[in-house]
Amino acid sequence: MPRLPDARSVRAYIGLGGNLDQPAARIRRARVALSVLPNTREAAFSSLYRSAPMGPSDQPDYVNAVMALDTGLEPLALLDHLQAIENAEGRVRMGERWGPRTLDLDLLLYGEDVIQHERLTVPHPGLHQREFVLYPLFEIAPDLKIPGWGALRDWVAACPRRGLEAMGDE
Ligand code: ROI
Repeated sequence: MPRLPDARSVRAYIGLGGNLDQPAARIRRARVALSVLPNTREAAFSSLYRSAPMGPSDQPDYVNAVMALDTGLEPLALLDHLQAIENAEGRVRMGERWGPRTLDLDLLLYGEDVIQHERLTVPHPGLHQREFVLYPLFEIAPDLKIPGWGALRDWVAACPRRGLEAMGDE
């Protein structure tokens, strides 16, 4: 039997990014890991994008993408899974704020929910300023409304691309 989301499933969006040690391959593996989470299926996956680092510029360019999932997992359970996948990809926090990383998985949006929890803020607080999140999200969900903030397309229009470019198959 194919695994199908149940009636309570929610459309969640995940931001994927990394800039150390073959980030594109790590993002592809994370896509597979996310699509087989319990009671979850992939709804969409953006192109991979190459982006200039936000934060200290003495670090490699990033690879970024956004994935849509339909999931029956609650937000904190989903967050636990994201962190487990990050850790499995050898996530090391280098100490430096906004320093390089192997794989980052951010829960950007969870349905229409607005969440203020000590472990989790949704919509993701950096979303509206980050071209490497806004453009891939717009690619897969051009008509999205961000809870509390309004139309995604307006945020995209206000956000410079800073050299962001879709990568070919690499
Ligand atoms: N910069 C880019 N371009 N992409 C990221 O995913 C990213 N992630 C981060 C910081 C360090 C803020 N910079 C980034 O966490």
